[in-house]
Amino acid sequence: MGKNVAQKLIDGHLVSGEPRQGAEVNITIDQTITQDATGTMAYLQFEAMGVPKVKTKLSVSYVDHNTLQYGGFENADDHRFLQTLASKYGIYFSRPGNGICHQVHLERFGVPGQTLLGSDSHTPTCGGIGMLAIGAGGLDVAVAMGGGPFSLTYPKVTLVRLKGKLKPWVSAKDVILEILRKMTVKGGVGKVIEYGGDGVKSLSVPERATITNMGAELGATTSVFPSDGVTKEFLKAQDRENVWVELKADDDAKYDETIEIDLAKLEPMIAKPHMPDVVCKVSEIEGMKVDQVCVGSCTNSSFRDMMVVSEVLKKGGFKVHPEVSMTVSPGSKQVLDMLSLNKGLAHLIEAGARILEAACGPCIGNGQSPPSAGVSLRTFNRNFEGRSGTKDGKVFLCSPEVAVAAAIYGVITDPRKLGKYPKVKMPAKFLVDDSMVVPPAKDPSKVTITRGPNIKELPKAHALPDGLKGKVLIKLGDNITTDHITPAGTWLKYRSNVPKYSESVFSAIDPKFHEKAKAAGGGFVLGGENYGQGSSREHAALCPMYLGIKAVIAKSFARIHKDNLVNFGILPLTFENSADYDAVADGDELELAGLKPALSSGGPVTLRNVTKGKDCKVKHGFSPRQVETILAGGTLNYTTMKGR
Ligand code: MIC
Ligand code: SF4
Repeated sequence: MGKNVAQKLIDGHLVSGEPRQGAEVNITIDQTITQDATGTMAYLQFEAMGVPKVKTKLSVSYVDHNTLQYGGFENADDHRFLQTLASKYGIYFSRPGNGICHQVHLERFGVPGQTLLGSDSHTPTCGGIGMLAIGAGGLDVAVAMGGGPFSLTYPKVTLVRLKGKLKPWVSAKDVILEILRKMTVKGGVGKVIEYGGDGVKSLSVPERATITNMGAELGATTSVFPSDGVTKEFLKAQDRENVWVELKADDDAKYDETIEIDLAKLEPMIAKPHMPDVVCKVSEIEGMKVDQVCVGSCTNSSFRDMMVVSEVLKKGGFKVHPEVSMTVSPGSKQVLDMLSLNKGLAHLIEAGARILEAACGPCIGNGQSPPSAGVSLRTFNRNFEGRSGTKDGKVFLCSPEVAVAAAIYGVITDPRKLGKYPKVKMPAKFLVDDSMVVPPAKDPSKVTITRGPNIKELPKAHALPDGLKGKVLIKLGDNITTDHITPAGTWLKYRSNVPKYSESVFSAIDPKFHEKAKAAGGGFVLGGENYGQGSSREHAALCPMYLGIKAVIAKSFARIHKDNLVNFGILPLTFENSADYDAVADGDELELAGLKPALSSGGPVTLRNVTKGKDCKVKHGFSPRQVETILAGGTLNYTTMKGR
């Protein structure tokens, strides 16, 4: 039987397990990426494994999230730790200023047909060139760097069949926003989203990457495009034609579901606060006053995206509206360099755009927090409440075309009103200069890893006891994000300091949560649907573990977060009957007994509500490996036990 692209990639990297949908399989990882905010922890864990050198084909450590190095030594110390560690262990180091990991990796390192594991949820960006690119927790990436396989549930494969061509002023972001509207933020869980159809060839690699990038917001395992002539052209323009291989679905390939999108029928779209799937047509909310416009992030920071904005401003002789603060963050040094050489940058500056460095910046709450109740239009991928740094800020997600129209008029505007569309052609040659990527040391024995005082020891997890007892410390609703659990922004600098970062847990919902949890000696968290969506930050499991959280009981979980909870020995359990969620209140005393036999047999566990005197059933759905991991108290204990 024929295979689709996703199946070819997974099956071609299979180490063990049966390639059958729903079964756990292990695959080899060719490349890994980390970024500074998740990297420190990933490397501390890698070090703890005692492997002298990474065993992957390529591992790159990027610094792109917390590049500002403000308010003290912490960030700069972390960066120095990352650089020295990379040098010692055979890892390439992309210096702050070189760009956002996903954009740079797509440009300079991604290889069609290979697997990529990244400690960042937007790693699927490289699916735009036909990689199997998956986001995971830092610990999973550490294991992969040590040569271990990555475990995943063999996914369903959804075909998004693209037809035709996009109309002027409609771009790749509108495609993924439309898919989000259709599928919602949990519609992709357990699936790989594969793109096909005659519309694929009309999309350039950066456009494809915008689409695969934001597949993360669907909760999908990853998203992937075939590797075709367009991919080859892109790699050639990056001086990397030699890594190109063709990758396409067999003619008789099967899919679990198919979604058709007629590109020519799409209109400019926008996601409203506070979820990426609250999508409508721009024309439906035209006229709303806008306070801020931010162009950039790993979703929309390519040369094409920047040039569209620059050209619109230049051609119309426009200035940024006096009541709008507009920022532009190019995705990489390559993009910034090319913009400066072709005057694209000058036109942005002339129009009044504020130029930020090639980094995540406002996307991770590093600057540009909107004013009180302010409206911010961003070309980013996440608009979760509070992520911008302003609790009542209203963040909308849109294309560069929609962003620039709002920057000009000061209100949400359908960009089709702007007249002739400045179609940007892909350059035949990109400017290639990898001087900001530091190769690993030739003689690692000469490298000393430098650790500042902000780098604290990894907290230890304990083996799971047979029974757990404690209070519900917090009861939450649906779609709780990892930004709710462990916020970024000003807390980012404590990513390598778990005791301090733990003070941030649920702080936007209950500022006293950490004190409460510690005083109670830990307890339970109760969640709704899709608990832990969003960022891959394993701190959202590590910090609750530090505070003594024993189990999270929810209606359903997001993939990466569920894996992270298992990695750190916290039990993720789901209600057998979702209605039982209603019967449990904040503060109720809960008890789980007979855990070991229940986990090993795969059967349900009885959850006793001691306060209400009622029982209900909860389940886990763990693979045998996950059962062993959780019983051992997490992956580090498990791998040490297994001697890997
Ligand atoms: C994000 O977009 O939320 C981040 C910051 O890139 C995260 C990683 C992190 O929290 O460090 C992600 O998407 O995984
Ligand atoms: Fe950086 Fe934002 Fe992309 Fe996360 S989503 S990697 S913070 S640009």
